[in-house]
Amino acid sequence: MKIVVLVGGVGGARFLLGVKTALGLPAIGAGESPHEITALVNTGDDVWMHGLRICPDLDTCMYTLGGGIDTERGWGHAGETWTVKEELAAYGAEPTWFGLGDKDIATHLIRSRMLRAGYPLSAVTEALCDRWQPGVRLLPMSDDRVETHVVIDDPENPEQQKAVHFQEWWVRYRAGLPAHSIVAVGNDEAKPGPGVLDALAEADVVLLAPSNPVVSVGTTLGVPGVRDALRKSRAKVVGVSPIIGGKALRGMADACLTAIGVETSAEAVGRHYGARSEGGVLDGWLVAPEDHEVTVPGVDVRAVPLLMSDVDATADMVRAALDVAGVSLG
Ligand code: FO1
Repeated sequence: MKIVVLVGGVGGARFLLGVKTALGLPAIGAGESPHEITALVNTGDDVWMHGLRICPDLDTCMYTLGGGIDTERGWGHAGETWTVKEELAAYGAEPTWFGLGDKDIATHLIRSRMLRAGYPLSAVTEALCDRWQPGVRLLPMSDDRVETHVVIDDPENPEQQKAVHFQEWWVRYRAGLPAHSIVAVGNDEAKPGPGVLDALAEADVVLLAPSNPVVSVGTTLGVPGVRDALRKSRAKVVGVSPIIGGKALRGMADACLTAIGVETSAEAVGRHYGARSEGGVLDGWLVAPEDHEVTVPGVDVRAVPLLMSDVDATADMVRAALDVAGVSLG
């Protein structure tokens, strides 16, 4: 079976562990399987810092699935040290608020060198995955530069507004400053990365991970051609709500949803993605038991436990999604 999953960072990577497990693959590393898992990964969080290109969602998926992630933080390397970060701070080299780990820097050095040599991000990702063996094909949503920026009140000058890179909003300001708007700069001009449209055309099922519906799944859907490919796909599309009982589990989905005028609820997000029959992308929508009254016209809503407390719980979610999609693992 060919399964395609639209993912962001931490939540998406954890969801992919469950997809691998549900398909009989080892959660960590590569394994033999008749099934093919392709992750379309958001690159709107990507950022140049200290001359290095950092791709948080691609790296979080690669490290998590390859067994190198720091499971506490959910990003960066296990057993990380911060010597270079401290040295940069000693020079007063901004940004000092972004945690660049010594081991992580090796990834960014290789990526930056390859990008400067003219390799596209998809080729860089493939090269890095040769080492990490995530057991899932990680495809950047696009090889073109897309960067999510957030318009906030300027902390130094509150009557002014200013746009900051998503990483500054999320890491420096902890998403604590209200986002007036969120713009994925370059999204409209971006082309789907190599393999993205083919994966969607050949998929037997497509899942939307419980990642941020605005800055992760939303950005990927915003790449021209992706949404249409989903809607034309013969595969059923089933999404997993990132909101449980009106709360965002992690990260800043609520702050992002508010910024685009969508209520923080499983129902509102399901309707935001929309039914395929009404111009949206969904055939199925998984919500948590406490949200069992949710309705999304034209979408098959199913209430199942959605806490990714461990890999087996996540695998159960994936099995439920495949069931809604009407595909059996054979
Ligand atoms: N998140 C933080 O909260 N603080 C950090 O200092 C930080 C550094 C960092 C470095 C590399 C990387 O790949 C991710 C990093 N993240 C950090 C996480 C990142 O900001 C978020 O995981 C994603 O952008 C949101 O999905």
